[in-house]
Amino acid sequence: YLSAGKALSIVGCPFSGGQKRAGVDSGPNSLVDAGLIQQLEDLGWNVDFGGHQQFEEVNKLLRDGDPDIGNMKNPRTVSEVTRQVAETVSAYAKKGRLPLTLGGDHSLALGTVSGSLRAHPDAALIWIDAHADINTPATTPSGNLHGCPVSFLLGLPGTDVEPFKSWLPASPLLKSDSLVYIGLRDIDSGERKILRENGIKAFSMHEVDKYGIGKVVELALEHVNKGKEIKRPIHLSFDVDALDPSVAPSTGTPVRGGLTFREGHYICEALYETGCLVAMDLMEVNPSLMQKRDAEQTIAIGCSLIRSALGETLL
Ligand code: 6HN
Ligand code: MN
Ligand code: MN
Ligand code: MN
Repeated sequence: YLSAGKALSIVGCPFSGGQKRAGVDSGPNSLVDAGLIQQLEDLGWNVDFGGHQQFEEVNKLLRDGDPDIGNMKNPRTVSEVTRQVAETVSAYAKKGRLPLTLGGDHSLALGTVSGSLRAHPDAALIWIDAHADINTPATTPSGNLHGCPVSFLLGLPGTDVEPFKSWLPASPLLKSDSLVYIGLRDIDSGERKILRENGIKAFSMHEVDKYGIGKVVELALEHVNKGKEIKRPIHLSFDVDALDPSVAPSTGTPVRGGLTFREGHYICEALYETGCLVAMDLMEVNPSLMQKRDAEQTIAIGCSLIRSALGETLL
């Protein structure tokens, strides 16, 4: 899938408008400052990084005020940022480069996954998270759009609303059987209903405990490949809050009982091993939360998850 061999482009997205806690917009810069680019070059990747996305017009919109639409908070801002991110990601993917998006909050994945699917229409989505992020504008209990990107990607009822409607495709690019979750443990009641009614495959922490992470990843890959040879392109969207808060403390919506350090890295290694990874997101690192040491630990783990997905650990 990656014509240029090991070539990747970093899409740094200093954006926090999909949720309420300040600081997640400094995630991308912290990851880059920690030496991520050199680390990836040391793994043999040709890394392209021309600075973080600017979102100037958009941040102006946010300062001027972006009134709620229904339950949705900052709807115009999130819509415009994700629209731009989709353009950027699809352009890199079409050139055969792997877009590595650094968040920023997880609403950004509406853009990254849209961008991947334009370039790789048959791509499957593997979503690693404590949360399902599948609320609709009608079900969201918080109004925070970082809890909603998956419903928009699937075009679920209630997502056909402005401002998103003006740029999202009329027929959704993602099908519900092309998505699989790992790590879930905090699902809203509306989300539970959506997951059930759409038959969406989800491996919660209960399944991780029951089967072990090795089996869970195997079953996840089998599911999106319909039991056949593992060959569909994969977009990996990794929310750092999938990890246990003792492992990755500096994140906006931590939930106890998460993935261990090794379980998180195992997922990344196993996806690298498929040779099918076409895009990765690393989201929700918020260095302003908890102590300095916690932030450093979370940033370091963000970098090491990325390295694992890009080939560090396998011999
Ligand atoms: N994330 N389900 C909650 C909500 O507000 O919709 C939490 C969402 C968290 C989103 O962590 O990316
Ligand atoms: Mn989450
Ligand atoms: Mn299925
Ligand atoms: Mn998330």
